[in-house]
Amino acid sequence: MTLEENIKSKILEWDEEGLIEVCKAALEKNEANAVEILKIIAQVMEYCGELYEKEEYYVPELIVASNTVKAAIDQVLDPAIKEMGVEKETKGRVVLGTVEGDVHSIGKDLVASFLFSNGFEIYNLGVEVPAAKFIEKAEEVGAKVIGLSSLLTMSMDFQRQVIQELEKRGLRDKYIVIVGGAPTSEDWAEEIGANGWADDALEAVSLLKKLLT
Ligand code: B1M
Repeated sequence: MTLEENIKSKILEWDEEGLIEVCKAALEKNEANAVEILKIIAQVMEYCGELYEKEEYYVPELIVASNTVKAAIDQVLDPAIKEMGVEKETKGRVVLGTVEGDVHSIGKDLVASFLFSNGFEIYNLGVEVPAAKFIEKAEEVGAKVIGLSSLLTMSMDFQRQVIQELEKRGLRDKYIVIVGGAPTSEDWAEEIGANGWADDALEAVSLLKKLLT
């Protein structure tokens, strides 16, 4: 069985311990690094989404699959990514969260880990974060960047609301606002007046490095 097949079967069997073991073994044997394993996991989550669309999976199945993945990320992959980080100097404070009305956390947490391992200081506010909370936290910690994740077409507009709220408070120019998440795009970022958009966690790192120079 290839590593891809092995990871896929553990996620689809909701075998938390099994997935943790497969990830640990792959890292130990240098079969793949944490970033490569996360890419495989993201593909399997895509596949879970397809099963959901075909009504072969329902929300409870998605939740158990997500929890299986979350355990492996928290216990094995996140620490490995953090260890890979070579840059110790703080590049800037980033307040990050999933916008109001949206509970999807896996992608946002990956963005948090990748930014952390690349020298950013992360304030991860979690999910269903209202506009005011992003802004208040950013003001409190002296962040340079606000990062907004949205996985639902229905929650995307809350990204715009954060930007509008910044404008209302006269704070828009103080922050770099980046957005991401499957239904968003470069055009969307431009439409709502964000400073940038990233397709995935690695792009989020290069985007911020570019925006902050
Ligand atoms: Co939901 N869900 N879900 N779900 N879910 C999607 C997103 C969906 C596409 C599934 C589908 O229909 N095919 C669909 C959204 C359709 C749409 O609106 N366009 C959907 C739906 C409809 C729903 C519910 C409404 C279902 C229901 O209740 N009827 C409901 C919404 C609840 C709510 O939020 N209020 C719901 C619930 C859930 C679960 C709770 C069961 C679970 C989430 C658990 C959790 O996160 N803790 C879940 C899951 C797991 C998914 C899928 C299957 C997988 C998401 C995921 O983790 N992907 C997803 C289908 C899919 O994605 N194909 C789906 C892996 C992750 C690594 O990728 O999150 O895309 P992703 O993050 C990437 C990039 O997007 C980017 O980088 C990340 C890493 O590379 N990125 C950023 C993300 N944020 C970024 C921020 C940045 C930059 C880049 O800068 C700030």
